[in-house]
Amino acid sequence: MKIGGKGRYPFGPLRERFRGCMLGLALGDALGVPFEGRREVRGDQVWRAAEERPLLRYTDDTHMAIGVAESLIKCGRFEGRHMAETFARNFKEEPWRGYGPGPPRVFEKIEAGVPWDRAAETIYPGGSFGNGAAMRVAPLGLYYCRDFKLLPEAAAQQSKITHTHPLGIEGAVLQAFAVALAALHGPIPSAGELLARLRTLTGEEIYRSKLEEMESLLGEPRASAVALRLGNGIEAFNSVPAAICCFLRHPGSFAEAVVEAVSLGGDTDTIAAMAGAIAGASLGVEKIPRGWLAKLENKDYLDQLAVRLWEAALKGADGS
Ligand code: R7I
Ligand code: MG
Ligand code: MG
Repeated sequence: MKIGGKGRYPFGPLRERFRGCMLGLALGDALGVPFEGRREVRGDQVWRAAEERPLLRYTDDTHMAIGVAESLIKCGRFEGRHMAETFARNFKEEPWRGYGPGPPRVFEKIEAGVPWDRAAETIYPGGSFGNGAAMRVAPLGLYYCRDFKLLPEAAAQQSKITHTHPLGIEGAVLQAFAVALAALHGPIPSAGELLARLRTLTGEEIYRSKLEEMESLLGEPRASAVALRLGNGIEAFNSVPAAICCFLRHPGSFAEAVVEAVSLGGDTDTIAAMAGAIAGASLGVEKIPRGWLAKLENKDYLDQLAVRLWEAALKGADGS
């Protein structure tokens, strides 16, 4: 099947891929967070930490993705006001999840009655280009995985709740599409085809050039070259390409993709959360190491959310 082409809705495996995506995102986040800010991390350190830690606790990346999923399930489509209020309410309940500096200030404004599509405009001059809109967008990529017309607009709109800079928005659109294509097609037929499809979505030069650069990194033995050439920072344009690249370098292994994402250093929880979401969407929950899953905080709720999101997406697909 051609990437991005219309195929039959693969009902059975798709459910497992929705589950793989939500759980994969949370696991990447949880596995990455102890190494946040490091310059570089050895793969064996990541494997050992995953084995030794008794509980794999997630951060804001997953907490906000939960908000995206909850809102889509409740509304049956993207509703900006509802999603913004869901974010604000969830933040109030668990403000200690390690949020970036911008979003809590946006939530305050939303609670004070500022419209959801205006609240983020003044937080940073020109809007935030942090990776906060991309890190949480995976459930929306799943929900709209059959609708490539609605998907970019919905991904951009959900970004605008907190991130209005074009680079923050485009990062979220690319991550949403990578998840959607992975969920729709399962194991990817070819990295080049997926990259070509993503390139058609780019308007910003920095993303276009990094997607081009990525092709030459697929056969590169040193993971450190990925961080060096694509970046590993908190900015969307320095972490979304890195996450996509880790998945493409290990398209058949959830664990390898996520461990490599953490090993890049920098914004490890977020790069691994995004790589984990794409890898989980492509490979399905059965390819996620069971020992890791068993220790994931709030696993049952995340799993239920994924199944409910899948049910809601099917309802939408039936037109009911
Ligand atoms: O993007 P955001 O939600 O943060 C997400 C990150 C992830 O790594 C999470 O795991 C968590 O740790 O936080 O939060 P923002 O405050 O919107 O942006 C994050 C950072 O991006 C800011 O602190 C700035 O360093 C940078 N940044 C900008 N810097 C200068 N000018 C974002 N926008 C700008 C800008 O316009
Ligand atoms: Mg985080
Ligand atoms: Mg982070």
